[in-house]
Amino acid sequence: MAKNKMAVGAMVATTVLGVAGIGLTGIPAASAASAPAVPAAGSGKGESLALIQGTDSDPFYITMACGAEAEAKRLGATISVQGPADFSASEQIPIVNSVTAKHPKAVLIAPTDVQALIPPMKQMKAAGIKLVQVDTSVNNTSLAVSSITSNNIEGGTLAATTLANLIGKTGSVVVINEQPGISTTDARAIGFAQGMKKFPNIKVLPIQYDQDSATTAASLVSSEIAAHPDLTGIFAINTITAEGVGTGLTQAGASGKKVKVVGFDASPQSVQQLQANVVQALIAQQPALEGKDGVDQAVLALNGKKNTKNIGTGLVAITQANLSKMGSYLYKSSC
Ligand code: T6T
Repeated sequence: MAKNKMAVGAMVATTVLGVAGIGLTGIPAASAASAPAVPAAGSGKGESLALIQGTDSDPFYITMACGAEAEAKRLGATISVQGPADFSASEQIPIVNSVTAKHPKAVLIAPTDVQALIPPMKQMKAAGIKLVQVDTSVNNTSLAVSSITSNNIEGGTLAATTLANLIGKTGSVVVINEQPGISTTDARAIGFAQGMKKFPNIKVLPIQYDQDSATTAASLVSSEIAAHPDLTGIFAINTITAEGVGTGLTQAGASGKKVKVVGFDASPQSVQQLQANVVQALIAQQPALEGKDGVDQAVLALNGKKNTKNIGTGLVAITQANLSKMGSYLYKSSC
């Protein structure tokens, strides 16, 4: 399983938030060395940027684009936004190559695979385009001038503690992941496994993968419930997975009671499932801030200013108890 290459200690914190309701705190990226520099208004005038999302319909990346577009406007830069229909390297690579051909000055990219995106990103860099990684990253730290992401390992650990508290620290739990080779979700699975070591009375079942399909996630729920009568908890590792797990539990008549769910991300559908007690907690990221920080780092690079190599954004555990205070953490389906 690919490890998250970003040294947690090197990340610069941007936010932390106490969480009422289940007594958990949010997660800062790491101890803040210093807040990342913010370029002055108008300092990106005439610069052309591009954002390449992991997928173009995911509320996480839509919210990221909202943050990036607003910051580009403040700086006087233009930005195009594009992404594949599915979270897939085979679909994303042609988009990367077509963006390279249009030669923007800088590109923000969420690589969909830690290895497969290295060659097209190398070509992009060789063309003189500044690269900034947002959300995900590749296993080559020399390509991007800056990488912005949540502290996913600690996010996975927060999910483990949250789920353990929800199930009374006993029973069996399963992680439903996207697919191997994605820096963020691999890191969350690592953090979850580390976090669960504190709860010896919880059995962690073999990890399952849904290929970022809500339908597959729903059918995995049914098969896991059938195979494990003592299943008491599920960690759904990203938006699409959480939405699918919620649907699967509802179909199985097990939601809210027998099986508790901690999902990652706070899409509108996931928040509705939280309000309906289909899922019980969501670990929310700050995609709009990731987009803003990505534009800032791109413009700093274009102006010959010093970049912050690794920037960590915060995470928070949202429950029904604190939802009314978490508006700034909720994702959008449109800007
Ligand atoms: O969880 C986010 C993102 O952080 C991850 O890299 C891929 O999945 C999402 O986009 C949510 O679907």
